[in-house]
Amino acid sequence: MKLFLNEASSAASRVRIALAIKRLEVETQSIGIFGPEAESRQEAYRKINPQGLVPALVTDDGRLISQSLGIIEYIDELRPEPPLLPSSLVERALARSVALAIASEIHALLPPRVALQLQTAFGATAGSTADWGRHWVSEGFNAVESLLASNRRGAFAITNEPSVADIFLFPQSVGARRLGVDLSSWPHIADVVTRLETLPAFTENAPAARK
Ligand SMILES: N[C@@H](CCC(=O)N[C@@H](CS)C(=O)NCC(=O)O)C(=O)O
Repeated sequence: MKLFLNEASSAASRVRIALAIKRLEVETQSIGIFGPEAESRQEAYRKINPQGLVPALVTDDGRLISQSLGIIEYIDELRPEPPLLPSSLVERALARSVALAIASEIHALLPPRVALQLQTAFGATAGSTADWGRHWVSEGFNAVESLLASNRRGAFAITNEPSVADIFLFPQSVGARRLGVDLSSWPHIADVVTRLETLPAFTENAPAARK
């Protein structure tokens, strides 16, 4: 298997965390994602992943799996232990809900291509782009906090074991703090993140600061 990633990517960090939990090592290739001429926008990478995004996983038989949740569920079924989804049906659904609340309603509004469009087409500055980021992180974390408040049944986001909910929450919390967002406004999120900070699979695979 080969994983296309960028060390600063929050979405790729999710996959790196999942691989670390499973103790799976795969070949990786870093793809530049920042700026109008980024490698992710070039024809060569679009031939690998037509969406032009990282992460992207090429399987041993040459199939391309894009989207971090799709990749993580593939890894989870390929190497079932330890599981990345809770054992009960409803908790599996809730873990996916939290993961998608982060991927679809927060992260999707923040990646480099969105910042680039805000700045080139709408005259946003670095400062107003950061305000935009803080707004969507705060709004999204309000919703995630409610999900956790209603559904948390253990030390981590959903149960007593880390699941895809935690795998999506942790990188987003790192990005939020880099934007100057204080997690103490969301007690469940802050508590889960504090617990995840004790786990090397998470801390060693957090998104790197953008160089
Ligand atoms: N929904 C996708 C998001 C992937 C994504 O947006 N990746 C970012 C890096 S975190 C990227 O490749 N950005 C390139 C760009 O924005 O131009 C997933 O979960 O994999």
